[in-house]
Order: sequence, then structure tokens, then C-alpha cells
Amino acid sequence: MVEKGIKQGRVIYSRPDENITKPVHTNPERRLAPPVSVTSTFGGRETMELSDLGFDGWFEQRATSLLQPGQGMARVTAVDRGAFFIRSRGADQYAELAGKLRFETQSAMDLPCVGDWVCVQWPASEGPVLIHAVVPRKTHLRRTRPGTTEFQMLASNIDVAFIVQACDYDFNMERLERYLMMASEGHTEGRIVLSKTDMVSSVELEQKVVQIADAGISVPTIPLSNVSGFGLDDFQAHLAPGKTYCLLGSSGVGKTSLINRLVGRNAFETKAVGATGEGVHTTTRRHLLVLEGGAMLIDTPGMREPGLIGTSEVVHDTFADVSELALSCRFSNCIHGREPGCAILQAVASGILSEKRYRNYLKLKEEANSMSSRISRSAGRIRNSGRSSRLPRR
Ligand SMILES: Nc1nc2c(ncn2[C@@H]2O[C@H](COP(=O)(O)OP(=O)(O)OP(=O)(O)O)[C@@H](O)[C@H]2O)c(=O)[nH]1
Ligand SMILES: [Mg+2]
Ligand SMILES: [Zn+2]
Repeated sequence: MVEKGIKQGRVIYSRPDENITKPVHTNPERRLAPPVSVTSTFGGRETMELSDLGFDGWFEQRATSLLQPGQGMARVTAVDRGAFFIRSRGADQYAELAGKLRFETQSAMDLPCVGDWVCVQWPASEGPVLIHAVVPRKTHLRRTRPGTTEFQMLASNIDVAFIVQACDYDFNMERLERYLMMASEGHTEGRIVLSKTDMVSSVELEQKVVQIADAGISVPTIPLSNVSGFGLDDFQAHLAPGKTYCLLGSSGVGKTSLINRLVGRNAFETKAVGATGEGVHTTTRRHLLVLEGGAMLIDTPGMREPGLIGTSEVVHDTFADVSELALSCRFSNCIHGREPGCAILQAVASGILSEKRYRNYLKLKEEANSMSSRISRSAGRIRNSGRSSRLPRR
């Protein structure tokens, strides 16, 4: 390790063999958010290990067969239309796809995304770091583009997804359930953050917390304010070193503000929301940062809609309370519409299950079913035409 410089009072290190081939500032049209938290303190050690970035036996086992002589492991920290940033034992570095990977990848879903572990080759002298292979994902966050069966990968290898909703204008149970489904589909743990608590009274806040609990959602809910600082300690207590977290939610709910709070300065741009409470899509790229304490956090651009996600199994998991009721329906093929002996309808009638949660359950179940049939139809078309899906060109 050599000392590269001191920035904002922090020492930035880079390994001599990890030439920074295209520093952020020499590449304006592909400028990614500069790395923020390259610290000199990783559990008192001066060098960072891959395990500090979350590399464990699970990934190692899957990487062994992919790794070629002369290559090493790195984690993708930012992606921008064919340009990548990766991180290994030093600072973030610019990287590109190796030609073979670019041409042989069948689906855009299999291209590296933020959070992926990749096999890379550092250049002997000139040229960028090259990404040769993507290690299978342990967990993922993905969504479909509206009206299509195409998945878009948001991030991978996330331990916990924080679903952020602002207390004042953004709170919406249906959307919350959708995001929780998205997390569940990708085997990611979900947690709820209610931001901007300074904008509502404590009674209003309490009502929202109760509403979440009443809906049968059992994941932890963390209310916080980036303005007053309320709840920030609680949020921080959810972060552990070596684990990866992702912030999801609408534009303007305060995802980046929360990161700035954790970093202790305005390292990333935030912008005021419009008069209607609509965000302005300030963050434009997903990027992974390593916080001072060793936890990794991915900031994402605000989403209007989480989109359609998945399978009936995911609906089943997310609505575990409703699914359990369904076991007591008189008919095993009950669709919980108006069948006699429907346990779900009885629960709604007696107030055990909220009407809203019941309606959203039916809606998402219906979506999941039509999604599955659309996926199998389009899979059939691709098989019949022998075409593979197209990749974005660089
Ligand atoms: N009152 C109040 N305002 C907040 C809070 N958190 C963030 N804001 C403000 O909300 C606006 C949007 O915050 P951002 O952090 O940019 O929101 P974001 O979720 O990152 O938005 P995108 O990047 O567009 O997805 C800014 O004006 C912030 O100052 C909060 O806890 N309370
Ligand atoms: Mg933002
Ligand atoms: Zn039923």
C-alpha cells in the first residue's frame, strides 16, 4: 500500500499494482460520483481486505472456477452505461468489460451491476482494469420495466434493503408492500425507514407505525429525521461492518440526505422537493460507498414505481398472514372473491384483516400470475426464433 494523498482529513491509499487508469476527474462525460469513504481505519488495520467488502466463503467457492491466472477479485461500486467503478483492496477504480464478456453475455441482467463480485485483470501498464466474469449473486434487487417482462437489476449482494418513505406526503402502504415484495423476491431482508418525522406530529407518526403493524408487516420500522437528527442513532444501530445495505424509495424522500448525515458532511448532492412533494431525481446513479464504521451503503435514484415483481411465492411470503388464512378456506382452489367458507373474507368482515391489505393482496397476486404467463410466453417466442436478447452497446 502506498499513501496517495489526504482528502478531507482522511488518508487515501492505493496499491502500487492497482494503477488508477482513469481517475474520475479526467473522464468528465463518464463522471461517476467520486468515492467518499476510503478510510485508513478498518478495524484498526491500515489495509482493507476483500472480506471488509463482504467477500466470504460463499462467493469464494463460486469464484474459484471463474478466476483465471493473473486476475483478482473486486466489487462493483458504480455503473454508468457500460462504464464501471470497482473496488478491491484500495480506492475505487475505473473499469471496463472485457470484450469476451461483453459479446458472450446473453442478457443485460447478467452484466455487472452495483454490488456484484467480479473477476478483474489490472493492466500491466496502460489501459483500464478489465472485468472478465461476474460471480453468481447471493441476493439481488430487481424490478420489471412497466408493461414489459424485462427485468432491470438494481443492485446485488445486499444484506438489507431500507425502504424509505417520507412521513409527510409519500407514505403509501401499497407501495411499501410492493417494495417489501421486491426485497423478498431477491432474498434480501427488508426494513422500513419513515423519514422527515419533523414534518408530522408525533400522533401522525404513531398512526403510521400502527398502520404498518396492523397490516401484518413485521419488519422493523425506523422513524427518523435528517433535519432534527431524531432516529439517526437507531438507524446507525442497524448497520454492521462488512454488510451491504441499499436505500430504496421515491425521489425526494431523503435517501441521500441520510447518507450525508452518516458521512458527517454534504458529500453528495441533494435537492429540495417540488411544491407537490414530488422529488426532482437528484441522484442519477446507483453507487456503493463504504462508511467509516465499515458498513457499505448503496444510494439509488428515486423510483416512481417499484414495478411488477415476481412470482406467487413472493406474494405468499410477503403476505404470510393472508396466506395462512387461505389454508382455512373451505375450497383449496378458493380465489377469495365470494366463495362460501372463505377464511380471508371472514377475516376482513370481522376486522382481523384490513380491507386495504386484502385488496392489495389480490391485486399483487393477479399481477404475479399475469407476469408469470407473460414470462413463459416471451420465453417461448425467444426459443422459437432462436434469438437472444440484445445488449446495450457501448
Ligand atoms: N424536513 C425534512 N427534509 C428533509 C429530510 N431529509 C431530506 N430532506 C430534504 O428533502 C429534499 C430531498 O432530499 P434528498 O436527500 O435529495 O432525497 P433523495 O431521496 O436522495 O432523492 P433522489 O436522489 O431524487 O432519489 C432535500 O431538500 C432535503 O433537504 C428530513 O428528514 N426532513
Ligand atoms: Mg438522492
Ligand atoms: Zn378464500
